[in-house]
Amino acid sequence: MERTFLAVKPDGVQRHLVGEIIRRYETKGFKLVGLKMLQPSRELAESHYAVHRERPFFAGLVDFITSGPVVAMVWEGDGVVASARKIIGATNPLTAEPGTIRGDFGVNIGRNIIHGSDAIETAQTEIALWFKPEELVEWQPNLTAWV
Ligand code: 3AN
Repeated sequence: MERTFLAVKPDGVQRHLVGEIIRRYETKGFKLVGLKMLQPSRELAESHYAVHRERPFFAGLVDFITSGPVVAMVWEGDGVVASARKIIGATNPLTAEPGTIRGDFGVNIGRNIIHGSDAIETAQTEIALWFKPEELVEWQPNLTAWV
């Protein structure tokens, strides 16, 4: 089953958007299989954004993502990598469509609330970087047992 890595960035946590963001993926129908809050180390942040190492915004990006707590998540479902990116919207909140997370809540490209893996292979790398295998939970939906 396909999995993706999503992280509510420090601005999303400070703006109390954690619940709103989780709600969007839950109601879409995806399954949450990993969830934790942490303040990333510089080492973790630099590994996570290694592809951007040469970009002018790299240092600022690492400063920002390490500046406060982040909510790291792993979500599972058919096509979840691409679908999660659609729900997030374009990188620049100015061009992100209304109805997307960045279109609805983002203002600044450097403060764009949420990260989502951009491809299946990237998702596998990012999940392994942020989560230990035992932090991911295998569970089967069984609504009839509870309601
Ligand atoms: P996305 O998060 O949509 O996959 P990427 O991978 O191109 O976007 O960029 C990673 C992160 O780098 C973005 N989420 C954003 O926080 C930051 N970033 C990208 N472009 C810029 C920019 N021109 N100025 C400042 N920060 C940027």
